[in-house]
Amino acid sequence: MFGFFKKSEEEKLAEKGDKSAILKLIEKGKKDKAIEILERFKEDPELRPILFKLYMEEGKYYYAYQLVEYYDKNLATAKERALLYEKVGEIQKAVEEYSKVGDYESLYRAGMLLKEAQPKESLEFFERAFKLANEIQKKELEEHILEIKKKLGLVEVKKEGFLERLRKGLRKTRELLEFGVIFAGRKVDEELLEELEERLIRADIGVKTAEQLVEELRKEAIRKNIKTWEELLPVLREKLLSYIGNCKGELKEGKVYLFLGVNGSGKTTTIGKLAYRFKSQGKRVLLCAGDTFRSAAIEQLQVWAQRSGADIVYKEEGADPASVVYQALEKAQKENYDVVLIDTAGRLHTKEPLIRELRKIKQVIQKFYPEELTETLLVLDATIGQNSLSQAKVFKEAVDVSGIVLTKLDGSAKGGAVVPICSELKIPIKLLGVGEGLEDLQEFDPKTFVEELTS
Ligand SMILES: Nc1nc2c(ncn2[C@@H]2O[C@H](COP(=O)(O)OP(=O)(O)OP(=O)(O)O)[C@@H](O)[C@H]2O)c(=O)[nH]1
Ligand SMILES: [Mg+2]
Repeated sequence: MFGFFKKSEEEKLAEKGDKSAILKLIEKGKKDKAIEILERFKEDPELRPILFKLYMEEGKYYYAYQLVEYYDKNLATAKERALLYEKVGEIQKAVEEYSKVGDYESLYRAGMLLKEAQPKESLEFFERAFKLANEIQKKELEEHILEIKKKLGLVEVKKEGFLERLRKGLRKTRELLEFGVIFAGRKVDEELLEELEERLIRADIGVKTAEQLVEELRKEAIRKNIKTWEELLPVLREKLLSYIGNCKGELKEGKVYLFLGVNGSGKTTTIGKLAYRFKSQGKRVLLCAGDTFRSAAIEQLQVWAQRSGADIVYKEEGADPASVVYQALEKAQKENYDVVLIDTAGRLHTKEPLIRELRKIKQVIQKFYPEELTETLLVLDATIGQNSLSQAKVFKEAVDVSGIVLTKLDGSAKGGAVVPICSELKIPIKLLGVGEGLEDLQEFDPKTFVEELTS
């Protein structure tokens, strides 16, 4: 009871504009009440700063802004003023204030505010900020600066060639093999051969294959009297090529491409890239969201449709995938699409339903195009290396797979897995995924692949 009276006494005092009573209210967390009272004492230069501070703390920037604009500029520091201008959308004023403050953070903010609408001015701010930035900040700034320079045409946007992209994609595996560094200049002896074998195994070429390969090299070295690594390397390349040379596969040109693979292997991304490639060739491309298992999967395909400029057929989550395929093919026939790319769900843990689902889809396709299912592509994730072999076997059992797409080579040091995938599955490798961009899709050329891997 007593406490209750005491409280309201305090509030009464606060209501009258008593500064220390108001501060006590705030201390007790009754900020809304304090604001209500202080609003009535805005004219009081002693109380006004308290109100300002409260507004800032509570994120009520518009009210704080009004205090600064209509009562007293000096309520806020220059940095706070800049923030307020930014929050109420007075971008030019915000930029002016940030510029005056001139510390890293302020210059960065100014650069960000101008980035879209006034790239030139934005660049100036980023360059000023760069001088004050630490190493981490510099990295971030460099990205913004490059982006703007590209936009302004100040740097040439170099289109990466086929080989450069493959090189980049295989970087991790190449670094693991380290042929250039570790082996250069060394003589061929047991130690080198063992090290080579170990590295090949780590690059996921497979224990059996690595042993066999090194054994062949050992014999060859004796037979041809090979003494140095530099002499041995071409032999190694030749051997590697003999393992994967017959897996060269070119993507067939045609109408319907069906994509299979477990969750996350890269089906949807590959479809997006391929759609982009076909669009660039002037084809009319239709995507089919045959993965109806998750709504996110449908949305993801929609995004790729947008990015690549392709059209899409989809139904709601949980719809029968074969019926979506039916609808897509009907549309493709009626409206004369050149290419249809069909996404599917890859739930391997439900093996039987998966097999049934895929077979049903194939039947639908055959109804429309009895002669021509252009490609059934199995998408495998290179980062799991040889594990993809067992996955592949399940899909192979379900339907005829005409080609393999090996994705995420760029994120993996397991590029060596190409060898067992090729030699055990005996399915041509048709495409390689070497990144997440629209153009990060390549043909598989065994010779170039071996050269890039071992250079
Ligand atoms: N670095 C890299 N990432 C890739 C590549 N291909 C796909 N990814 C990424 O791998 C992840 C999975 O790719 P998705 O295309 O969604 O795989 P999905 O097979 O459709 O997966 P579900 O729809 O879950 O069955 C995404 O984060 C992609 O960005 C590639 O070539 N390189
Ligand atoms: Mg997907």
